[in-house]
Amino acid sequence: MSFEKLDDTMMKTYPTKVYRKRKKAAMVNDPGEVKEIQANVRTIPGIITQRGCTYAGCKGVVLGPTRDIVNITHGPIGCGFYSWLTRRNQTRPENETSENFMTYCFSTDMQDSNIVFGGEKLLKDAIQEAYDLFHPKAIAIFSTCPVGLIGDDVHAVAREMKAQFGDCNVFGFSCEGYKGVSQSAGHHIANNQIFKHVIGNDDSRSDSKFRVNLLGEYNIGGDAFVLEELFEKCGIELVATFSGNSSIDHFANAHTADLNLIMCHRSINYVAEMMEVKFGVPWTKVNFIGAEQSAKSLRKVGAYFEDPQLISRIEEVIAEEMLKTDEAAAKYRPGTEGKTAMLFVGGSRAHHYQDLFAELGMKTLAAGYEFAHRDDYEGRRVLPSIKVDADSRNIEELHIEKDPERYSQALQDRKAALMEKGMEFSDYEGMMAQMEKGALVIDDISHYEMEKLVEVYKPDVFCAGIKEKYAVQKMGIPLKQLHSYDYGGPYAGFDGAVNFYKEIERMVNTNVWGLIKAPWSTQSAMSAKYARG
Ligand code: CFN
Ligand code: HCA
Repeated sequence: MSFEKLDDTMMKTYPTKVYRKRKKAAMVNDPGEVKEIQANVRTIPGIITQRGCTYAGCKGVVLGPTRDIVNITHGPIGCGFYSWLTRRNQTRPENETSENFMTYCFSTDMQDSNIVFGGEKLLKDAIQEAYDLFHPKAIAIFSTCPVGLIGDDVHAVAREMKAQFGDCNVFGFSCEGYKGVSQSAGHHIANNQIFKHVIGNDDSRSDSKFRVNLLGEYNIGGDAFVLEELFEKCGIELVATFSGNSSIDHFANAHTADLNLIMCHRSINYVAEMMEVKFGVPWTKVNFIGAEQSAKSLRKVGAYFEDPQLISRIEEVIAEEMLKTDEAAAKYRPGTEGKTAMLFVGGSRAHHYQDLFAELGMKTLAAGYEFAHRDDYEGRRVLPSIKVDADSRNIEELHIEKDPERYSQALQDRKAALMEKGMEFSDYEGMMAQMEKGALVIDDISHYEMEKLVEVYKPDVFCAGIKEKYAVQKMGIPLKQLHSYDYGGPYAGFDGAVNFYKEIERMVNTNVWGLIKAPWSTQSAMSAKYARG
């Protein structure tokens, strides 16, 4: 069945008002004529969304992977517990004496009495206890929903404790879960505070020639380890990774890098833009998912530095690495060629992983993000704002709607600066321009829509997260978690591509899920009990 028929099969059963809204978030793709898609809007109440909250985006995603900040969740214990290492972000302290607090789950364990009488005293006591126990370089406080509702001032508490300690950076995040429409608001809040309180605090500079930061790489399943090794092989110094396998000292020093490489644009574009304006560090997008994209991204770095020695070293490394990936692709492709995939993940991965499937000769039938913005789908022409010159931390933000002329001038300037360096600048770097004509794009897919898609189109593999995994497998289709990688990975870089090829070939050729029959499908008594409408 073609996707044009989708309305009847998937969305027509919604009440009229819901149908009208959801329809704007789903479309059949045409890369030649990228259309407007609804994104980053509130989920309709009653719909089961796959999204997470603002606290998750701030604490779990952006700051969670940093090992030597004591991250205290100010709130009920569940918020801290369920955001504790479930993302499989790994870390590797420099040596045995280096601090690593990631194995601890710090929380104020807020109770009913704190809701009634306030929780600031509880928070101060928790910060003091952490300081006395560990004497960390930094303590960060993360607000959960009740904190905003009762009005605890985490920033005032942070200022007071910082002044009292004198040797510990204490800062807070107003990342209450209910803010914004998704995790995305949490990314923004995290970026702003890390920029304000940490980046720029250490001006020391190594004398290496090619110094870059990698932004939006969180070391899920060890991805950052693979990329660290790859950069080292090429002779490129990684000053800071935000925030996979990172330390607060790396962040403090990040502004001294020559170039920012953005891997996940969605979660960290704000830091890149602020660093460009305040410290003059240019940025460009990269993608180290897939062998082809990894090679292209390394070449981008070579082109930026315009150094013949670096360029030839990069070519040597690519040639060497490609031997491995070509060999693996040839081995696994006979089992994967012509198979189909669907990808519904938070932000950039639903886009980036399509390249890996293409390397396996697999077709992406449908894809979408949980919380990305229109620019992630449609490309940079819809970038909502662009930041321009400022010497202070108050950066001027140009909005396309408010000041279209200056906005487009600023965009042109950035484009010219990149082109001058021989780098590519595309107005259409979003997912839709790279997807096939006729593929389906759906934003913030609901659980119901997902089940319908699987039922009707039966992909060979469905990629999503833990909330979707077991429902899809019960429908007979293998599900690969592209958040946590299940128990696998790394999947980034060339070594990661080899792991992914192997894993997917195995998954699309197993019929184990199809063999499982739910008891209610064969036993009438159960079927009556668990019958669905
Ligand atoms: S590691 Fe990243 S790549 S940071 Fe982001 S948008 Fe989440 S935690 Mo889950 S897997 Fe996912 Fe992306 Fe960037 Fe991860 S696709 S939803 S907030 N994400
Ligand atoms: C988050 C984190 C998450 C959840 C993954 C999932 C992750 O959004 O809070 O739903 O399986 O990658 O761990 O995206």
